[in-house]
Amino acid sequence: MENSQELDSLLLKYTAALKTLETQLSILLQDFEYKNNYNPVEHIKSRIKSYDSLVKKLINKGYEVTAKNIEEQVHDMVGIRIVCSFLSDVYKIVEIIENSDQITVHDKKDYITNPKDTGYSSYHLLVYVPVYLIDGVTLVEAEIQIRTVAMDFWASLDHKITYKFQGKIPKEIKEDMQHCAMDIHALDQKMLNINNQMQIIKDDQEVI
Ligand code: 0O2
Repeated sequence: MENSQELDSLLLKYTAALKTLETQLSILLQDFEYKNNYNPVEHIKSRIKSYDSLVKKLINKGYEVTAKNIEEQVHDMVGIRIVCSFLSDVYKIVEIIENSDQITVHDKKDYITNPKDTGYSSYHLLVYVPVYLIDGVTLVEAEIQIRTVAMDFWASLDHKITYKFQGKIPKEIKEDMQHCAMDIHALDQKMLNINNQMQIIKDDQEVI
């Protein structure tokens, strides 16, 4: 990095964007829970991408580590992961965020309908968050990953495997992970069906 002051200023902006996004999401989700008497979220994790990870990403993409390249090429410097119980919750949360006036969605990647070749499954939203600094307002990009607990379990093991084998994953492990991803998708569907059935029975009982 050519100038550490530039990096500090970027970090300040990203930290402010993360705080703003966390606050806005928390308000939206609390409001949803209040109005629907239902909380679709299991847990939320957030982070600013580490320096090592951002350097790796830029180098892999063939870019030098400069402030301009970080801003233009790394879309997940600010990252939030929302983990929910059911598939339907994922889409509910996407809808809540899309309807928000403060968060602007500028790209969506539905890796649930179209999983990656690895088996990776999740819904990604690339958003802009307004950050109010002394000089005025600036829009900062952030990535929101939304997935079920089962998808999160898969992604966490996959992350460990990728780290362990430094990207050179043995074929049998790759195939096992692809099969696990399919099992997880089927499990998510079954759990959703059971939850829907339970809801119908509960609603019928309330009518009687
Ligand atoms: P980390 O450590 O989570 O930060 P882009 O990020 O947009 O430049 P790309 O590849 O188009 O590049 O973005 P994509 O695939 O939509 O999202 C990238 C992020 O999704 C990754 O960030 C991971 O968090 C997650 N991800 C994507 N594919 C996989 C996968 O096969 N396995 C796992 N476990 N996670 C995945 P980073 O920066 O790669 O990693």
